[in-house]
Amino acid sequence: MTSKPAVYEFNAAIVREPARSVVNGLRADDRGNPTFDGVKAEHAAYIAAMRAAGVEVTVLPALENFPDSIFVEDPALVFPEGAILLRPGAETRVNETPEIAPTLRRMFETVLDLPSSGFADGGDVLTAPKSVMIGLSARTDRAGAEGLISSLARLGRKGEIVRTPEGVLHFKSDCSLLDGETMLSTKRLARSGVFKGFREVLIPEGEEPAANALRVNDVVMVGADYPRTIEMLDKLGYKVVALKTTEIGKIDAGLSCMSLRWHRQAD
Ligand code: CIR
Repeated sequence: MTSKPAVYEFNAAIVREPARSVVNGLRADDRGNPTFDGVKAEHAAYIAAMRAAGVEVTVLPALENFPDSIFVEDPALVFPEGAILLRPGAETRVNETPEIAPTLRRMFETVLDLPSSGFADGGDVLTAPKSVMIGLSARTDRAGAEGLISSLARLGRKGEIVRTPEGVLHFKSDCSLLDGETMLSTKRLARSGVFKGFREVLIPEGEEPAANALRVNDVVMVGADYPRTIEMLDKLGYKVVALKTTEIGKIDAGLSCMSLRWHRQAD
């Protein structure tokens, strides 16, 4: 019998090439458009890092009509047991779901829909060892979160509703799992007490976007613009892979957003 993979063990991922329209991606504050070439380079380095970490990456073609469609994490959730199609909370992103659905139906035996009329973005969903945490935010409402809990139950997973700090795009904009027991979090999120039961590693003041790191197998991918976070994780013994996120950061994205990741079971 094989043991259950840890929540950060992945051997398969889906990504989508950036469209030229990515320069018009959604953002809360305008700090200038990202450049297409810059986004493309950051995306290419991300794919290379995933492959180097032992993940088989499926690359989907760009969708010009959907500027934010490079962020495949938001319209769906994937688990070894199956996939769930979500309903993104931003109007311009709702129809990313039917775009990714055929790929998921090809790759997963079980593909569930969000049953309720509400909204839920994958960026608000953190798969922890004991539960799947769903952060209420401007993109994920209570109806969406409750619908998601019933879909998760059908996959044998327990969902738990939590809160995203005010003004933060997604729950996972402010946190990520470093291993089965340890959460990397901003102070503003940890303050809510949501991570009781985890060992907390807090992001140095001023480097908040670094909280969207990504543990993949043996490595932790971290934004290269955040040297104090990198040094802290390095000292704690994590194997850090620094990746540039300067351009995608201009449209409020980080490292988890650019892939759907799971552990594919052998047939
Ligand atoms: C958006 O506002 O939807 C995109 N510009 C950024 C999405 C980032 N996705 C994520 O954190 N999962």
